[in-house]
Amino acid sequence: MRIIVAGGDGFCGWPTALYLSQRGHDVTIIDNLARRKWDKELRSNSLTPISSLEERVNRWKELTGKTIRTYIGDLNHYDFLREVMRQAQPEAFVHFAEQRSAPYSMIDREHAIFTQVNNVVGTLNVAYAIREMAPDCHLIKLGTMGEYGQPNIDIEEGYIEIEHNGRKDVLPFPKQPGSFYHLSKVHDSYNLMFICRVWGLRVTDLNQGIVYGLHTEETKLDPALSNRLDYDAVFGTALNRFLIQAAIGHDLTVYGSGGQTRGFLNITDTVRCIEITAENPADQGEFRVFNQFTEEFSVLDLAKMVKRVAEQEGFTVNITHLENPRIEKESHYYNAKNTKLQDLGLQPNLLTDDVLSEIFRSVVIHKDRVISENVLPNVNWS
Ligand code: NAD
Ligand code: USQ
Repeated sequence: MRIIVAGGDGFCGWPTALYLSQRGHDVTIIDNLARRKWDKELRSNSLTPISSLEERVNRWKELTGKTIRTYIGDLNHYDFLREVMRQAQPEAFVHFAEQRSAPYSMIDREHAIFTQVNNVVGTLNVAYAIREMAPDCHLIKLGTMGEYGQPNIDIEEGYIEIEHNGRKDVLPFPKQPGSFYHLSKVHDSYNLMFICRVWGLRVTDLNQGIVYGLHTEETKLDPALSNRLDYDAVFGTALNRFLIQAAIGHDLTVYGSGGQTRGFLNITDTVRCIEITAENPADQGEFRVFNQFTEEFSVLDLAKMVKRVAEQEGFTVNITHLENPRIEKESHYYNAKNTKLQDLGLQPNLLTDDVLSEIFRSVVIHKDRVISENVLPNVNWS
């Protein structure tokens, strides 16, 4: 298939582009390299050294003979996007290209507005460009499990049947997101649902959980193909942060009691989920929702797992409970459905001690690159 991967220079997008290319798909990356600029703004870095996008795709071509085309530009520049669509004529458009950090979106007014404009307007542009240039193209949009929040009922995959005053309907599952970033995803979902209904486009919204890990089979092939790995308090995510904290001898930073429970998946499953979704497209006019995670953990359980595995590797690890910088439930019911991708063939790579220690060992190699001032949280929701 001809597939565009927007956000193909990022943590999920780069390994996805490689995986799809390796499997014989014709891959085009769009990215404005904004993520690299946010590192500069925050005086932070990826734990792993990463090559430029140009070096990455050149090395991929040398190693495999496969070409990944790249377009450096912004989804918010419609003329640029339209021209890429005209040239690439995609059958699938995988959309990772958003500002994806909840703390970044909560820094101040400017960052909140930037996040929502970047994400919501970018996604609207993608929808218009598909409609104008490739109306059969299947849009595979990265949403997030955090759109649902932590309701006191089971979380369904996108829709819920409700009986009210004696009448029944199947309606979008209620959304209670926890940051301006998560809210941007909710706004995207409603825009796309509407667009499917009125224009007949085909969209799959992948409500992805928190992704952990670093390597896939393809990124391991050469240091120039290495994936980025975020550990700072703004872009680093729970499990990856704990692994890196353990590697540098920092206390594991559990926010509050640590009872916050979320869906998680390995980066190796992210790339497979995208392939499965591309190969099983939504119908024309369908707004389809998959919950893309494989297991649920509380933050404290993850910290305990990391402590156990790092201690087996000879490290000394302490867990600390910081005052929670976020406003969120710390003790709550959580039971989310995730059967649709598995019904289509996903075989989850679960989080065993062996998996965790392999990631830990890859992290330890680069521990001297950590800028320790960036580890503690400094963005407060209140
Ligand atoms: P990332 O920041 O590493 O990658 C996003 C990429 O998109 C970056 O390379 C950035 O430069 C690019 N980008 C951002 N805005 C753009 C724009 N307007 N035009 C062009 N390019 C733009 O993020 P990630 O961790 O790879 O996440 C990818 C997607 O998956 C995001 O939409 C995120 O919300 C979603 N997601 C991520 C996780 C996770 O744990 N990482 C979990 C659930 C959902
Ligand atoms: N947390 C800690 N300690 C830390 C970091 C986080 O206890 O050092 C807690 C947070 O308070 C929160 C939970 O861990 O309760 C998850 O936080 P996170 O930073 O790992 O994840 P989140 O902010 O939800 O965002 C990440 C990605 C985002 C994606 C989302 C998936 O950055 O792009 O959408 O995970 S989900 O959480 O399912 O919405």
